[in-house]
Amino acid sequence: MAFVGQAVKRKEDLRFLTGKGTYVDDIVLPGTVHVAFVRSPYAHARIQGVRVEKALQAPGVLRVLTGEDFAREGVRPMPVGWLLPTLRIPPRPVVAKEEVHHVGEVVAVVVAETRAQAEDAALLVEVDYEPLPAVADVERALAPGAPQLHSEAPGNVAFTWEIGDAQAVEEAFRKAHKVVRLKLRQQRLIPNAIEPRASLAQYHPGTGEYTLYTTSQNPHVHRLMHAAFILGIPEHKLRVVAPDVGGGFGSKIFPYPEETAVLLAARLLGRPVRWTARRSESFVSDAQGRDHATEAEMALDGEGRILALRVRTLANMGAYLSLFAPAIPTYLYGTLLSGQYRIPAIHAHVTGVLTNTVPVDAYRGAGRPEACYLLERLVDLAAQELGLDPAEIRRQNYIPKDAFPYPTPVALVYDSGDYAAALDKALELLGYETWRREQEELRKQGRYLGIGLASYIEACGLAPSKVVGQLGAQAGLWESALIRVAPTGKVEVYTGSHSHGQGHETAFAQVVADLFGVGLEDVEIVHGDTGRIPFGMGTYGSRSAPVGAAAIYRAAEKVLEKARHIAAHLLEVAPEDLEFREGRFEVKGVPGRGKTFQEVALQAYLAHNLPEGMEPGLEASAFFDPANFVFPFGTHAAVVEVDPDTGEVKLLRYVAVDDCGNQINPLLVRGQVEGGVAQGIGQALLEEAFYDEGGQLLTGTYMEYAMPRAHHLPRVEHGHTVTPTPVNPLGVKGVGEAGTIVATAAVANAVMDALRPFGIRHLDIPLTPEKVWRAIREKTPAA
Ligand code: MCN
Repeated sequence: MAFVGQAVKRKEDLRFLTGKGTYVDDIVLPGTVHVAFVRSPYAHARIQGVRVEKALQAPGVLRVLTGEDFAREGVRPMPVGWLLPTLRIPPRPVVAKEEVHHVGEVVAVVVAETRAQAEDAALLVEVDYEPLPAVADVERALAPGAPQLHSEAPGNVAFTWEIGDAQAVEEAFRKAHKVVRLKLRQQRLIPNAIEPRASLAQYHPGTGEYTLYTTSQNPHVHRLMHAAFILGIPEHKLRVVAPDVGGGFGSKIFPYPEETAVLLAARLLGRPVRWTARRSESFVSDAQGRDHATEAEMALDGEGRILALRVRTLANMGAYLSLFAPAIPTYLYGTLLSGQYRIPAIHAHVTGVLTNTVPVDAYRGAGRPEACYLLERLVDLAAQELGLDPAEIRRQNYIPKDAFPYPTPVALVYDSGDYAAALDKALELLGYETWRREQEELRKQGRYLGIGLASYIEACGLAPSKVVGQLGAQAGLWESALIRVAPTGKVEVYTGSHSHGQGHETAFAQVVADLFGVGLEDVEIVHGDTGRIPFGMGTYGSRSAPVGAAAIYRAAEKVLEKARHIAAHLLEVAPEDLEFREGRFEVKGVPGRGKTFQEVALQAYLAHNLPEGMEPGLEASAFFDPANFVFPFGTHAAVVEVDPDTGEVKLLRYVAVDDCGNQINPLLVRGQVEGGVAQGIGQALLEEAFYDEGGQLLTGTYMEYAMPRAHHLPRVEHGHTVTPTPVNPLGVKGVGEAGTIVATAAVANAVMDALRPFGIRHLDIPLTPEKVWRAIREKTPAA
């Protein structure tokens, strides 16, 4: 193979780096008008009235729509796409009519000629609120007498869910030599794509068709949700286009109320309607991530072998259930609690709790970072309490490489892995022993170095439709591809995956160019438009390489098969007498006798000399529905120094050893890991969405919400191992979330290792200078 496996530079970067990308906000439609949203300043309040008269008289204002208007137009609540048996779904209106349940919820939509006019007029909409008691914290939300959000979900419980064998766990704990306990919080995060969400809707009155240009990671799912579930229009009357999208990290998977609002406004006004989020709006309207309060216990024998794990998690779902939200703290968290370890018994219980905060859903890693962090903190504490080395306790508990396929006690069957090899590589790259010695030396001088390890497993390549269907998904998670070869042999690939930074235009072209023996420039990847792509399930859960590229591979195989028959006919030999090499069908054993791929493509369209009964043209489509998830893995290692006088954490080294099976493009893999690590470090050290008790977001701008900046980030030193998966024809596993899943745990473990001499056992992330400094002061009051 010429391209697959090569660190080919991204084709799309020329466009992006020279400012020639086309984002939603770049699309200009004549006559466009603008929307501003009136958002609730209250976390919980009854709406007694919305007075729009003053706003309507403001310059340029064309219309003000309230919850009443949306109800009158028959707009339905936002859908939930993953059903659990115990799920209670409080309806989430596009525009609130009776009550608001979080700060930022939309209560009115102002449409005006310009954005400034719409925003000015939004200030004139008078909403009479009767403030109600609010609750932002999961434990308080479950306490007796807590403010109640929705009558549909008594006690603020959206669902309870459990997995594993509680009795087996109980028995294992009875026999345990050591039980390690940990109560922790995983803070809420706010996704921060460079491009904020934006939507532009157009209605074509002649045909009754809508076009929605929007920042979506999966335009077909957006179309299905908006057409069939929210607006109640035929799906074929809505075209959704997601052009260049500047990052999503999960937050652009879901349909949002703002999109429905511009669609409806476009129809009512008969003009294109645009909205582009202000960053402050993103903070209170993009689905947020994580937010767990967990109590966990790990049982071990005298040698440090893990016997059992028991987990109880309260997952903050926010004010409503977002599209995939129920799946995140359950099937993407509870099922990952075995990590890389052979744990005979596991039991996890999760309660999904509704609070007066912005709804939570998938954020890069979605459930899996939470599982990894919990497990890796426990393993480190177990090592500490048993006097074992953190590397050794991991090694002795790993699932051995000859145990695959490996069924865990929490429902998954791991495909392939060699966990010790990745650990060894990480230790070697880091110089683990040397750093341990250095740590000891420096401690004598009052310097506090910490070394942290974290081993992760990820379930990605979402997902086998049969499995997710049984678990409550309301759609199959296959992917589609259509490959169309033009008469000149140029290739168009229509994929249901969507690239919003991952580099699919390059990686997918590498796969196809190799198979057809053509150049990378001969292959065009088309994505992000329901009007051009037959169907697709989009990009999330690191599925585009293992599922999207696999569908492309399958479609390419079909094209090649037809091409082989045409070539055989032209060369007057049997198809099996041909071999295809470097873009040519050659008659075996007769060098020089053959037809190029381009010659065959032309013949397919000229059509005057095709095999009997064959239709003209050269194209094929395929749907790939994986038989299993894929399970990438790896070990990351961090070295930090903590300044005891300021509490500041400095990252000195960061080693990432990842195994995502065969790599299509090692450059993309590196980029994905590094971006992920940056986000993981953000969670470990800086980021936290903080709500006060009344549900006000106190970190609503970048002044308070600390994103990692360049100086916070170390150079990531990469290593990799390659354990191909048998689940797809390319042997690839996903890598888009790997760094985020593991980096938080590696860095947190390093900081806690540094703080050991102070007798500090655990601190919750983010490990900000203030938190670390206070903890040190508490333990050393005289200092
Ligand atoms: N790849 C590869 N070899 C492999 C695996 C992947 O060369 N064995 C390449 C793929 O071809 C693709 C990239 O790596 O170009 C990521 O592939 P994959 O792991 O399949 O992930 P997806 O493309 O499905 O992307 C989704 C994933 C997720 S879930 C989030 S969240 C995320 C992420 O990717 N959001 C991102 N990476 C992001 N990167 C950017 N720049 N922006 C985001 O919003």
